[in-house]
Amino acid sequence: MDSLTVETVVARAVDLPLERPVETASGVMATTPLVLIDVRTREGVVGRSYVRCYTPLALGPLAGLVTAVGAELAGGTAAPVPVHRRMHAMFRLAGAQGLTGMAMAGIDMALWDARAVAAGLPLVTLLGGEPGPVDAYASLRGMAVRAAVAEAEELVAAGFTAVKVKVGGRPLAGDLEVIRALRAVVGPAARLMVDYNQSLTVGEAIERARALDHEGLYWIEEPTTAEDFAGHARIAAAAVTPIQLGENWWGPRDLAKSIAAGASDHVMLDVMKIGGVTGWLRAMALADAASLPASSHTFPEFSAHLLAVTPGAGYLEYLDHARPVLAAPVQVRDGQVLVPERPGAGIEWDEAAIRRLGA
Ligand code: SMN
Ligand code: MG
Repeated sequence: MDSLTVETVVARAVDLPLERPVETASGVMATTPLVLIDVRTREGVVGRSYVRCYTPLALGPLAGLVTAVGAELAGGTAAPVPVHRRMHAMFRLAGAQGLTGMAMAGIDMALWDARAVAAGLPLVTLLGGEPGPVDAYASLRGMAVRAAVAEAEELVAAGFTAVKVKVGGRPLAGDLEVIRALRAVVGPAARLMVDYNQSLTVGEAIERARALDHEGLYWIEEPTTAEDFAGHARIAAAAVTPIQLGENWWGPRDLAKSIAAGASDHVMLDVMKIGGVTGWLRAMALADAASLPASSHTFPEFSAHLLAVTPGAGYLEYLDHARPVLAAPVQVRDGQVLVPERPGAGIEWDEAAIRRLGA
């Protein structure tokens, strides 16, 4: 494969309306603010990715940052590893968390996509694996009993045998009610997970985890503040149910700190916050060495390729927020997500839909 040279990086900001708002104990997301990235190379290959900034307030600044970093990279190599090094040098003093981390990860993902497209290979194949199905769980958007049950019924009918619901923000009885209602829908053999989205104190989390230990949950996610590794370690030691953590780690070093603290029993990698494809590849080796099953957080398109080469892979989170702007969204069959066989990561824009959104 010939080497590629970056020509332009184009960033488009879109704020996608959600059919169903995503509710969490730490706030409701009514829209999905995304920056869509196209890296065009001199050789004519285009690499694509998107990043999410959670709040529309950050959309303009994130798109501006991606464009500015892209302008710095223009004329240079499109190989992800040297670009990763260059980008981190650009932000050494500013720091690699937050918007800078998001911008770098988005460009990294687009460069890996371009490389796979140029090689004529699906990303998974370029990484040493092969296309096929990966285990997925359905991530519910609603927290109220009736809404969660209705969603779960649809997803179980579509073949999912693992379901996650957001809990917290109310007394324990409310959590137990939704958990038991969902267990009745998914059946005794299905895996049921809960996500507190960092909403409890360590003391509250220990109390709640002990109460939930009788519910047969597969994991309890982010019971307390994400960066409180020692606190999570105390919760993990007190609970029988495995603790899941990771969607808010910035890069493999945060994972290393979490492992050192014994903060969780599972890890979930967010391909953006963990540092793009390059960051994921480094993080997955750490998780494997610590014997922690690695699942994914949102970004189902890239995560499918990555989980297919991740040792001890757990579950892909099926929550396809970018669907409205994708010409070929991820496909689900029998509760598994199919890693597409076309070259690259499989991101193709629905340009008409993007125009309708005003970008
Ligand atoms: C989540 C948080 C933010 C956006 C989407 C989803 C949630 C999850 O914590 O794990 O699904
Ligand atoms: Mg979560």
